[in-house]
Amino acid sequence: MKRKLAILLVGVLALGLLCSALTPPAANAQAVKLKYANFPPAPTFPCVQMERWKTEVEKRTGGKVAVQTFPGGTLLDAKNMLDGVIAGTADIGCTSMAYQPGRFIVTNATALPLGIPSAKVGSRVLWDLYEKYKPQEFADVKVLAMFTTAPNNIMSKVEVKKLEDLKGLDLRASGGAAEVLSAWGANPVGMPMPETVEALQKGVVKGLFSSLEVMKDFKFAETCKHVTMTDTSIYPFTVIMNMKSWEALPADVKKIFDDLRVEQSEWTGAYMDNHVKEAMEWSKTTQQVSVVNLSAAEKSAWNAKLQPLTAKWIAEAKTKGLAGEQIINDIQALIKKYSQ
Ligand code: 3IO
Repeated sequence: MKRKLAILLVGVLALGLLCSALTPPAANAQAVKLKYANFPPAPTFPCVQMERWKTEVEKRTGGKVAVQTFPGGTLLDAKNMLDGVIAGTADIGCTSMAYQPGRFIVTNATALPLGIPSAKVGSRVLWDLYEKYKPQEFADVKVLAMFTTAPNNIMSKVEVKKLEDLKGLDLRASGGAAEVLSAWGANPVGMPMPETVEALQKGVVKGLFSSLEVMKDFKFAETCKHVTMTDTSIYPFTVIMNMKSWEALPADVKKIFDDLRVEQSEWTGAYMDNHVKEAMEWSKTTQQVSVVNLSAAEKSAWNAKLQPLTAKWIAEAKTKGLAGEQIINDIQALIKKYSQ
């Protein structure tokens, strides 16, 4: 009797071991589950990069980590992103730093008209700037990626060919991009990107100033039939993680996240640059969007108006105890380095 019981016990144990060995890692009940919040709709670039990060992480950790994504502000919206991640409402969040210009002073210096030529270059510049200065506002979070948009251009319902056309024109923009519009004499209206859809429909704004892939991703080409090329400034983005969630990760997972930081930032820049081209082809061929390229004389008049912005930023940074000049010099040197 005792012998039979022992054989049965061994059998049950062996079966149990076999079952756990056969369970695929993706179905692992021990998997770390992470909530990743994002503010714009799923088809837009911040969410495309989020899905790419999720796919890479789940693949590279062999299913040890499961990422649940929340596009469209369903978990946290743009302005609550940093605080929501610090509070643990989401483990990870992505936001555009232009929505809180006073909170991200150093990283928002990349939004000055300093000549970042592409999202790929901008993303490397922003990452290195962050690494060098490690600004205080990131002290309570783990930074997982930093990237920028492609250069900003004017998308509008009316054609903009010269500075006079911009006078008093209501255009949606945030942060550094809004300052650029002001310097040109336009009237910047601040709101996060997802609210622009309704503002354009209602006529609250006559256009916007941002990277051109939104012509397709938000279907702005349906209302904004004109694009004026300025290639002036960019919007910087950050992906941050709750510090407790980060610290709870196993060392091998931490290494995978760390190794992905620069790669993900660069991937997003490259995706953005390609997608802008594709979106403009679509806008021109299917939406009859026309493009204005400023003459050399006009462009130098526009650029002249932007001259005071950087000096003003440096002076303000100094009053906050920041090395304003050094930060600008660093950005300019990094642009050179990554443009080669
Ligand atoms: C942006 C924000 C959300 C979705 C797509 C986007 N393309 C460019 C931006 C830049 C930005 O943050 C903004 O507010 O223009």
